[in-house]
Amino acid sequence: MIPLEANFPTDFAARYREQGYWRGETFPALLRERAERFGSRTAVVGGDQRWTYADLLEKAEVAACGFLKLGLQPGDRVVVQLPNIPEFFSVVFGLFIARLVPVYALPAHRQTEILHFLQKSEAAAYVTAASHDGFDYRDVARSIKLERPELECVIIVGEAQEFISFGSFERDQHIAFEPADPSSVAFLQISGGSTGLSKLIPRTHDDYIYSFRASAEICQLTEESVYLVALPAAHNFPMSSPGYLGVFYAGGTVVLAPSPSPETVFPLVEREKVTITGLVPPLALLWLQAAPSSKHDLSSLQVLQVGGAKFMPESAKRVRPTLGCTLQQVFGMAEGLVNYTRLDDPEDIIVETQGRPISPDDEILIVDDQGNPVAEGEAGNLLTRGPYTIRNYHNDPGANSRSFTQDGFYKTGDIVKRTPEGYLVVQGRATDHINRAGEKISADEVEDHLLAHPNVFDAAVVSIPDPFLGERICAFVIPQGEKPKGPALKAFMRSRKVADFKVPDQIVFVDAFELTAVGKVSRKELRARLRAQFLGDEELKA
Ligand code: OOB
Repeated sequence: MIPLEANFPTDFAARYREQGYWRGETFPALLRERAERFGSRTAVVGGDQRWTYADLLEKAEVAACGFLKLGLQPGDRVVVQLPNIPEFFSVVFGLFIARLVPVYALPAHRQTEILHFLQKSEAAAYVTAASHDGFDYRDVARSIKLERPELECVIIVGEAQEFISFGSFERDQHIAFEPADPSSVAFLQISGGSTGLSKLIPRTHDDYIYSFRASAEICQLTEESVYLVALPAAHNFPMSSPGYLGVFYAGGTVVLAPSPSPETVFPLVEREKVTITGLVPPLALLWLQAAPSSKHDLSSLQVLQVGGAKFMPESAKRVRPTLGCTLQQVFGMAEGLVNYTRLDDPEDIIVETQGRPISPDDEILIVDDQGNPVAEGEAGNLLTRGPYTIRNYHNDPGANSRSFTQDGFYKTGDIVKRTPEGYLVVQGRATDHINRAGEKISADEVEDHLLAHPNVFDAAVVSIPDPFLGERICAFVIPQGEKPKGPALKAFMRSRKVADFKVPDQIVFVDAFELTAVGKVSRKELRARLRAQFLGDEELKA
């Protein structure tokens, strides 16, 4: 099994410890400490369940016993695909206590992505829910078992049928839990993926706990904070910016929303007196639209965080007058760096910028395409290095050489400029992914699926500006043989069992792609040309 490595150079690691960023805390120790301190306070509300901090620890320990009794060994990777239900927490904290390593998949992922995560991480187990939102995840589990019969441990939260039932796990007094190493990799997060399939992001206890401890402070979380998880719990934003982990750190309450729509969420905000939540821009727009006519009392809300994609200033301006709370822009990435506008910043900074970094030791470089620093205030490529930004992807030498500089800076792929006050303003990005409502989709990956169709000669996938989604996916397709219909191509992509958010919103058939004199063109150049050529078209504006 390929070892999990974080690769922080020893001099940097020493400095991050000296500065007090890395304090040797671990997830299991943190949960125990919180359970002692806040035992009877409510930690989690979801569906008809309410768990105290003591309940959460108890359930996580039972889960840890169950995982270990299945024969899983410390260091084994476990792909976790769960919706926003309380068991999300007992599963992942159970894994941490057992020193197993969660690999976070999103509920929208399908067999193709799950198989990729299982393979890439060499996982020994897969944990999912019986069903959610009308989708039966046991069907995913079944087709995975056909492809990987050696995967013995498939654990289901809910009615397990032929699989292992999470509900059957029991405490075992004979199992002793060994302490985790704070510098070890605690879990693998998945990247949005600018090229091809998602990469795996190794995060350590030390670095990740620092990121949400500092975030909790920036967001002024206390025991009284009530955080609503509206986005999928497996995503880095609701997880740690400051997310539910920041709230657990502070002793507050986490409320899980089964869906982020105003109809579902507004009653929850009122009932649980939610004080803070994090949304992607399209959801924030929906909330802004629905709030004025809502009969629900949203006055408990103090902070609305928006991030994952650019929140335009015209929309940002409307948050305070419409919802009566402070907007906080969050510009972060699963690879590390997170920027926040501060709660007491002047309104123009909150509206116009995407914030400044968490840490005084977050190094920010803004460079031109040759790697030279741009003049202050000019736009350029954002590179970053710091106490919670990864130095490598797991098991991916190609991506590592593309995505990191020699001296360990992560190339974010974002184009930003910096204000004199040190705030970043996101201008766009250099890489070819599509940011569809905060979901990052690799153009390569979608093209590859389309090319598998017998009547597709070639395909180029680009992002098209969209007033609601921010960007939508447009595929230019050169047909061969019998020209396929757009809906049939979309259905074909779905039949390849990929997440629905990757299916193109729009398909435009073209006769040929224009080539250069030598007949060669990079895909990046081709996509740029297609966008430029067709962007004026009425058809694409629709
Ligand atoms: C968050 O994480 P990821 O890994 O899904 O995506 C990271 C990318 C960034 O590189 C940037 O391209 C884009 O998403 N992004 C934004 C943004 N926040 C993220 N672009 C413009 N404005 C923003 N506010 O999306 C994520 C992770 C932690 C906290 C918040 C978001």
